[in-house]
Amino acid sequence: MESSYFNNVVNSEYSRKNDGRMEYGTAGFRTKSDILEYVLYRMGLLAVLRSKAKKAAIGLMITASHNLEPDNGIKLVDPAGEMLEASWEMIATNLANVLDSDLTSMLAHISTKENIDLSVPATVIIGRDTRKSSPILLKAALAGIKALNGNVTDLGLVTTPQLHYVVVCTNTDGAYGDPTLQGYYSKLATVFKSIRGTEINNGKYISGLQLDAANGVGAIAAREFQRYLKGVLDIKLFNDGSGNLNYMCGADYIKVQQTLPLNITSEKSVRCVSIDGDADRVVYFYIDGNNKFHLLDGDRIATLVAAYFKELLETSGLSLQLGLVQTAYANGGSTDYISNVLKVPVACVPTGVKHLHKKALEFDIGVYFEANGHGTVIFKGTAKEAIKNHAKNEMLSTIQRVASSKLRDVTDLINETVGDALSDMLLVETILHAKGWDVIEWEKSYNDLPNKQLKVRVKDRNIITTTNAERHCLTPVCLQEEIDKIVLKYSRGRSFVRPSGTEDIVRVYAECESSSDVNKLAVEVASLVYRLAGGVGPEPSLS
Ligand code: G16
Repeated sequence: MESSYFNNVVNSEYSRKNDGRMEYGTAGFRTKSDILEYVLYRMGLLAVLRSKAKKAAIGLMITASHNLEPDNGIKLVDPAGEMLEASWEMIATNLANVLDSDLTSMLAHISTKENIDLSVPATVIIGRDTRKSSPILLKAALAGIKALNGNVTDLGLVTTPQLHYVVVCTNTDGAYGDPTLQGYYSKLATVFKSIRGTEINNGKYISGLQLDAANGVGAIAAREFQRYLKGVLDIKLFNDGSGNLNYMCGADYIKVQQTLPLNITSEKSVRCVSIDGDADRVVYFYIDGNNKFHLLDGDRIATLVAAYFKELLETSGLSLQLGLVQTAYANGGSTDYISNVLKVPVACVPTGVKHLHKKALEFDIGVYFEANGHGTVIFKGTAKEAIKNHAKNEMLSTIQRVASSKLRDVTDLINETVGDALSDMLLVETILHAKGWDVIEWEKSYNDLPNKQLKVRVKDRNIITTTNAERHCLTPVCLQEEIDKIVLKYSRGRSFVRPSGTEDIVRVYAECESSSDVNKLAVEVASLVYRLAGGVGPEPSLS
């Protein structure tokens, strides 16, 4: 069957039009949208094979998330709602790069090697963000799926986490929730309102916030939440799709530039939230009485959430292992706080939620967040059962029962499949409400070290290789040694460099004790990268 099965896959409309190599990077393929059609077509083909291999529905999301409008991309979602398995990332890369003349034989090879039963039906659940290039890329992906007779569920415009949610609901026959967008909104909104209904709040919490939706697909979801949560959470929407996607707005811009997005009014001490172009990242921020910008990033959210879970576990008397996963970008101030104050085990892994997710699975309750606001909480099946059973235990004291029910309900508020900006936002709002905190109280838990991120353009970013969760640079030789010498000059200094997996640049991260020195440290390291790794364009400088 195999060779004939793939007979009709070569389609001249989607022939390979690019000589450059494509890589399944940090979060799928991502590059300029006008060279992506053949890649989408091929990923449509691959999604069908993956679905057959797993005998389950597979997700395909068309988005370039935080990147600007000219880019686009694609990520595949595995049956349990997690990112595509690492070994298939390699298969995807090979398939994207094969010559048209070898496409048929490569598909046959994949199906033999992976022992795929081609008679099994395939289902691909597909979604896209609001980029102008998304419909044409959707057409290419659909052509690939149809070429191998796969079934399609087209969700239309959705956030990345909504697609992950529908995939897991579909594959669990609704046990995780109703596999529709309405099911998604209703599940999260119902539990949010129900938790809130159990609390009389006397603290500083005010139920109004300003949301910067990056002019992306998250604005659509945010509007739905405005409707579902009317009278409970007052969401004022900015950058709602009428402006340029991710341009001077959105979670990535706020995190890297540490400044207000376009259009948001800077009302003093008002809680502001920013999500990215496909709504899988979230950060908080506010302006103080002296007009100073304050960022509460993924590290802050992780520590808030971990501290809350720790408190609920202790109060309810339930013994489960809680752990937190970060990347090298985590601020040193947060890591100290987690280890020394919260006393929660903390692990560091390479960038990419796929790495954090995998590590977090080692804990009963794993909280994982990248500093850029991408993260969630995941529970082992046994931990979920224990939480449910504990809440039913009639021997508990009133205080234990309240904490135990809250623990059970909060788990339902979380989109465990992947970082979900809006579900994370509802979780943060729930915790702040429970504590009676405003954003200033929240920020008091610990102090961030001043930090700075820069981008350096080089001829080939892949000449930079790293180890030790990207904290140590292996090549070009001498680069790490030189970074170490620079860092030594700064009190509590730390810096690392790594090639981005989503943009054609090298990222430089720097932190140190003094806010007046941190720019200097970042620029010194950036210019080292420029000189030792083949920089192009102007050399980074302090001006
Ligand atoms: C993606 C990944 C994140 C990662 C970010 C930046 O986010 O999902 O895990 O932190 O890219 O990656 P890099 O530094 O390799 O460019 P998003 O929101 O763009 O999908």
